[in-house]
Order: sequence, then C-alpha cells, then structure tokens
Amino acid sequence: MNDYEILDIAAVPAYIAGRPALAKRIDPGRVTAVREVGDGNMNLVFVVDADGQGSVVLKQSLPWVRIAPDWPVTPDRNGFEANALAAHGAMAPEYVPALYDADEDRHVIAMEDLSDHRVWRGALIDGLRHEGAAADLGRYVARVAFGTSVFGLDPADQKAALARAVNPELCRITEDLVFTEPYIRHEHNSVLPANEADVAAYVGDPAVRAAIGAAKLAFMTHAEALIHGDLHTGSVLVRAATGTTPRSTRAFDAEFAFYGPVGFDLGALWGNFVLAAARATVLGAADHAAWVLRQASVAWDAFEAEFRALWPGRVDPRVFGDGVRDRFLGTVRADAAGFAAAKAARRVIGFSKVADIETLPEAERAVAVRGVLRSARLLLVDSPRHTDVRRLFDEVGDILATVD
Ligand code: SR1
Ligand code: MG
Repeated sequence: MNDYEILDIAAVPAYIAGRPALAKRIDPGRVTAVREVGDGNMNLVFVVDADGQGSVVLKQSLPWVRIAPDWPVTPDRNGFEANALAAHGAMAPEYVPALYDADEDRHVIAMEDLSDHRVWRGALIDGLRHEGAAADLGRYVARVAFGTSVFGLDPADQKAALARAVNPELCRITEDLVFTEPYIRHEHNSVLPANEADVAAYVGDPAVRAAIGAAKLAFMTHAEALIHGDLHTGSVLVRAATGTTPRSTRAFDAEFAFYGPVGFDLGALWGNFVLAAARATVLGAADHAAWVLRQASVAWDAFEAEFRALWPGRVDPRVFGDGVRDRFLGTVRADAAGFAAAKAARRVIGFSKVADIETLPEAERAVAVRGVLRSARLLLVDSPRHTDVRRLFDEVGDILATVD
C-alpha cells in the first residue's frame, strides 16, 4: 500500500549516499551504527552515528499509524513537519531540532540528534524537575505566535504560509481523537469499571459539552499562527545542565503543525501537566505534583513576557494597538484552559493513553483518572472566572489532592 521504499537499519547508509545534503554531513562509508528508536505512535526514527562526524536523526513517516497499521494516514505529514521545523527554527532555533534535509519522495527528514536529551514525559514520571523547561516552551510558543502570525508577517506572506500549512488529515485526527470520540460512544474509548461513572458525569454534563463544542470550533477555525499542533510532554526533549553543558529544551515532532489557535499549544502542555500531577498525587508525591502544576503559570508568564517584548516589532501598528495585544493574550489564556481540559481528558478516555496514567496500579489509576476528569471540568467550565493561571492550577492541585 506504500508507493515508496520504507527504510530499515541496513538501508540507511545507502539512503544517505543518495542525499547530497546529508552525505556532506555524514559520510555513508563512515557510518558505525544505526539504531531505530521510534517510540511514538506514528513514525520510524533512526539515530545514525558516523566515525568522527557525530550523528544525525532520520525520521520517516509510514503511510499508516505505527501503533495501528490498519489505520492509513498520509505520509505527507513529514513535509508539514519539515515546513514547521524550518519556520520555527528561523524564529526560535534554540527550542527546536535543527533541520538538515527534507525528502518529499521518501517522506524522510534529517535533523539534529538530541540523544543527550530525554523525553519530558518520562522525566516527569521519574519525579525529575527540569527547571527552565516550561519557560523555554512559553518563549517558543510566543516566538511562533508572533513570528508566523499577522503580527510578525506581511499579510501576503502570512496567507502564503497559511496555505502551505493546511494539514487536513492530521487536523482530522485531532478533531476526532481530542474533541469528538471521548464525548460519544466509540470503539477507541476504554476506561476502568471504577471510572465509568466519572466519565458519564463528565461527558454528560451539558456545560462540558457546550465548552468542548466551542473549543473544537476554535481549533477548526482560529487560524492564528503556525502552531506545533501536538505539544504534549512527549513532544518535548529536555536536558539538564551538567558541567559546561547548558540545559536545553526542544519541541519536536511537529507533524500536526497547521495554522491554528495559539492556545492549543499552551493548552497541550497544561493538560499534560495535569496528567503528570495526577500521577504524582496518587503516588503520594505532593511536592512533585505542586511543582508540575506550577509549570503551567511558569510557561504562561514566559509566553506573555516574550510576546509583549516582541510586540513593538509588529508589522502593522496602525490599528494593532496595545488593546489588541491585551485582548489577544486574554483569548489565548482562555482558549488554553479549554484545550488543556480536552487534551487531558482524551488521554484518559480515548485512543492513545499516556504512561503517566497507564503505568499506575489499578486502584491508583482509577483515582488519578477521576482527578483528571474533575480537573478538566474546572478548566473547561469554571476557568473563565480565573485570569490568574497560577491560582487556576492551584485549584487543580486542590481537586487532585482531595479526590478519592
Ligand atoms: C493516531 S495518532 C494518536 C495521537 O498521537 C499523537 O501524538 C497525537 O496526539 C495523536 O492524537
Ligand atoms: Mg507525536
């Protein structure tokens, strides 16, 4: 069903030899090791080491979902990722992997090897605190929000960029998996018997349904900026500072990128902080839960500060005055709360659950899921009374700590 050659370990040196831009960086004759390390839902990922030349990562899209091979998905997603990586790398190079090559025919991108980093979700599960990561991501989202939107681009350039980034198949996955399936009867949904009443209460709540509908509409229609589109903690690599090596935070895996609402990226982070905090809480790690939830306001504060710092450089200050900025920031904050709820709830009800919750013993998992769903209701329905992100996530912490 694929009309292009899918890579395997043995084929990688010959593949590199056929890509001049890549062969200049890595001599295929000096390749010493190739490892397939993909552990996400969708793609193949190879780390290639070469004697005296460092290493490179090759990522190839399969024409199906890796964890569900009977589910076809366009391999062109790789091109959307390359497009976003190039755009984001131009405005936030310290927060994304460097892009070395993009092969539209074989659906492969080559990029910087970040094997000295680890996936943030796993680090959070291990109780580690990567100070600075949340603020880095807030700045990354702000640079992208400003630099790819009508605030940072000439209107014709912004429209051309938007047209290049129309990504209907991947958006459909999000529309279905995040905003629809958890709220209907669907074969993708599964919960513990102990959580059936919690799910019924959440999805049956008219206020929840109205807010989810509004969030889905915003996701589908608010083409504000070229967002990452899937910025959960599994799409973030972190490295702590050691010796002379500085700390580092990188957002990767931008295959869901499209022109969408800026709050969706912040909300993805926030929702995944809720999942990590729910885990920590049921395991009795109250300090870690509080630290994780604090990262929501840390990310927000850095986002807001960076966006405000970029604002004087907007391309059209004639009518885009400071009131427009403040209104936009208010919209992003309110959107992010609803998207956080949607992103957290889908990970405990629908397809593609997360290790934060799934690796808990069953009794603790049931309590964590209950806490996540009650937190999601707060974020969806009650968040409009909050303009203070820190207080909002303090309330989430209270919910998680008192649920049983
Ligand atoms: C079929 S893909 C399932 C999920 O994996 C990605 O990380 C996205 O979040 C998507 O919803
Ligand atoms: Mg992914």
